[in-house]
Amino acid sequence: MNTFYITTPIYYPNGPPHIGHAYTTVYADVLARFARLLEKDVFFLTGNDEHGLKIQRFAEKLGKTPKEVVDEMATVYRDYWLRLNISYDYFIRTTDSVHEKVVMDSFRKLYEKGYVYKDKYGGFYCVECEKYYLPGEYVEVEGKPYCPIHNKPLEYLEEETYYFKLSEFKDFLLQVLRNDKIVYPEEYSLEVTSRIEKEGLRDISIARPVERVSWGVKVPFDPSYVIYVWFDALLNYITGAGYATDPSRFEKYWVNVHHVVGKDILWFHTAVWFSILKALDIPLPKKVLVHAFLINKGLKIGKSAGNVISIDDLLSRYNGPDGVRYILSRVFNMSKDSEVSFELMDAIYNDELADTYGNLVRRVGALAMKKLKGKIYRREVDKKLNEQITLRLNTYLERMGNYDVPGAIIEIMELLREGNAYVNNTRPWEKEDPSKELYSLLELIRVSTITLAPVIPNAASKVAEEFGFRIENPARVQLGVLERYNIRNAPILFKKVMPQQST
Ligand code: ME8
Repeated sequence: MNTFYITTPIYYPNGPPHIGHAYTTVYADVLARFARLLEKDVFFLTGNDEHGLKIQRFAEKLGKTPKEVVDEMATVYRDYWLRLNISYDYFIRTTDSVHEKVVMDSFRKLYEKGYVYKDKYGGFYCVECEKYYLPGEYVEVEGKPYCPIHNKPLEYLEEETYYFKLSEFKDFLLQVLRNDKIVYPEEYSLEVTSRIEKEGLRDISIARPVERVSWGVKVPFDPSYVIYVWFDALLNYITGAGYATDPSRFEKYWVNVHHVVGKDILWFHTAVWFSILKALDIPLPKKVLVHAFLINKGLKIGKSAGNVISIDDLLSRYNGPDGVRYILSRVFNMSKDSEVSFELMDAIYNDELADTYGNLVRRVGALAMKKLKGKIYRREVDKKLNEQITLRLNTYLERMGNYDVPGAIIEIMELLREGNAYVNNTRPWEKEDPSKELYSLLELIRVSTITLAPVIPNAASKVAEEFGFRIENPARVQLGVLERYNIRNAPILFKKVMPQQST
């Protein structure tokens, strides 16, 4: 299986992306770039979730049509992803006509197969979440039902609607969630399983009367209804890979699809999505990779809490995409929420990128130029260093293979610290011919640069170019075979930032 298909959630474009969206997208990008380094055939999908009440109301507030707004925002999102060096292959928009057709055809198919039926519905609805909350799911504030995520009052809605027979998939879901190890880390699988066991599964409404929500895909055989935005949105993962336009391409990538999602949308990406796929006779995803939240002073970072950190501020403070990508990857955590502040981000950037990686590259590069005119010929790699490089590289490969990006990075930082210690201990500046020490150190820098390339692609390319080596498949790297390094420059990769007090 040499394909690798990876997706991000498609984001609601009712504002520009912020640090939380960047967190997910950078993580997916690092996995995509790593898979490409391993010579896999990668397809990386991201995009925007453009229909629904949230967008409709956002457009009304701006005095624009929803279409105008989503067109503008698609450019805004693409531009941020470009500036963060996100190497997506396709940017899907749910207003793409091909996608809309997949949504209508799928809805019709499920109706014809008896999985969709019409009935009455009443319940409390959160516009921000675009979902109904059942008793027990919402919180009560002064006796009124509130959204537990947005902390805003829920609206009571009653309407005739189309239902999807989610309840029919209970046994299927429990069996899959218990046995198939699709959801990673496993604790999230348990969370969904115990929710199903405790609450059972009710059928879900998958359409809205057009007079309530006009902005969306119409039910093909009943245009007085618009298809529920989550049903519409989830299908992006199949449209984006060519489900309707190129079935062989779709099959090729679908067998190895990885969805990266935040834990807020776990339920939709397991219970709901797995059931829709099963009903459509499409195999379940290979993995759903779930991560926890970025928080600030204990609160989830987001538009609702009003505590967003902008991508613009991050890019300017950390000197472009590499710094931001590194910090986000380093604090990435699947199980636990990660507290971020500029204080913490400054410390990571300064200590690890500037003082550890940047410093070693600069020191070794400068020594090589000064002592040996930049030409360092092959020598036997210092035995101890050789062992350390090999061990750390293997651990890195294992961790990346387990989607543990921060764990893999930490391993390489340790290696770089060992490199700095080796310089201090062997004092190559005092030697007449420090070829052995410098060659050994350059091998360490080469391995570190190759392995960090998915996280800091610009800096990695620069070091490879200035030092004269190739960014290659880290699983094939061999030590002590490169004939010669040719160092043309000892770049300062990461200018330090002046530490700032916590925000
Ligand atoms: O939910 N910490 O879109 P959305 C970590 N359109 N991740 C965060 C975050 C934070 N503080 N804030 C946002 C939607 N995210 C739907 C998805 S997919 C078929 C439809 C990330 O714009 C995280 O990945 O609200 C979360 O799941 C996603 O943004 C929600 O983005």
